[in-house]
Amino acid sequence: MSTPLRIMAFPLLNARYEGPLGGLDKVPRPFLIGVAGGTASGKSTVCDKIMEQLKKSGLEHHRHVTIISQDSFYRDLTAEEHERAKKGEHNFDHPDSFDVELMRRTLVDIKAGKVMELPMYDYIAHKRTTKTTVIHCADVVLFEGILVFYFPEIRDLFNMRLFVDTDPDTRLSRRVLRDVEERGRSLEQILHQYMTLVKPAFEEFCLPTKKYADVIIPRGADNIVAVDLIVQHIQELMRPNRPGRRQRNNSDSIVGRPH
Ligand code: UZR
Ligand code: MG
Repeated sequence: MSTPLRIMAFPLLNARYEGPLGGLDKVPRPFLIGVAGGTASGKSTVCDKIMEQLKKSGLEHHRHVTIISQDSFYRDLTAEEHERAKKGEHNFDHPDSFDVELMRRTLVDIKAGKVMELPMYDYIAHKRTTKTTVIHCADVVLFEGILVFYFPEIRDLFNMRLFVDTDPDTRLSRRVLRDVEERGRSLEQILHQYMTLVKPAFEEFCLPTKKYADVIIPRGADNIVAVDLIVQHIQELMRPNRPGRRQRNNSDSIVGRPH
C-alpha cells in the first residue's frame, strides 16, 4: 500500500541544546500518552481538554502538545471491502483493520523527534484525506483510539496510559447522533453496524485492554477532577528541576519509566 506518512525533515534528531540540568543535553523526546476507550466514549474530548490545560498552565515552560488519532492508521480498503464499508458491513472495529507496523514505526519516529506529517481520516469516504497534522518538537503527544492498547508493540511505547470509561448507553446515543450528523449514515445502518460489529468487537478487543491503563477515567471528559489530576501529574513529571529526574540519554524516555 502507499505509505500515508511523510517524514519532512530531521532537524531534531541529533540536535543538542543547553539542557535544564546545566550541561549539554539531548532534545527531549515527546511524552507519549495513549488514550483508549470504546467508540464515542469521549477520547478526543479528553485529549482536547488535556491539551488545552497543558498549554494554559505551561506559561513559564510553554508546552507543545499534539493529538494523533489511531484512525490515521486504518489499512487501505480493497475495492470489495470498500463496497462492503458503504453498506456498513466492513468491520472497522477489528484489530485487522489497522496497519500496525506503520503505526509502530510512526510512533517510534515521533518519539525519536522526527518531524512527521499525518493524514486525517475521512469517515464518509472511508479513507485518509489530503488534510494533515504536522507533528514536530512536541513535548506531549496524545495518541487516541479504540485499540491503542491492543497491540503490545504499540502499548509498550506509551509513557502513560489512560482509558476513558463511559457507559455503553451514553456511547451509543452519542454514536447515533455523531454518525447521522457528521458521517452521513442512516439510523438503521448505524444500529445494525453497532449490534453486529461495533459492540461485539468492543467487548472482545477493546474492553479487555482496560487493565493496561494507568488511569481509568469514569464518565470521560465530564470528569474534570480526573483531567485536572492527570494534567498536574504531567506538569510535575515535566518540571525541569524535579528532584530525582534523570539526566536524559539515548535510552531514557523523558521520565524515568522504562518504556
Ligand atoms: P471513535 N469508523 C467508521 O465509522 N468509518 C470508517 O471509515 C472508519 C471507522 C468507525 C469505526 C469505529 N467503526 O467504531 C469508530 N465502525 O469509527 C472509531 N463501524 O472511532 O473512537 O471516534 O468512535
Ligand atoms: Mg474519535
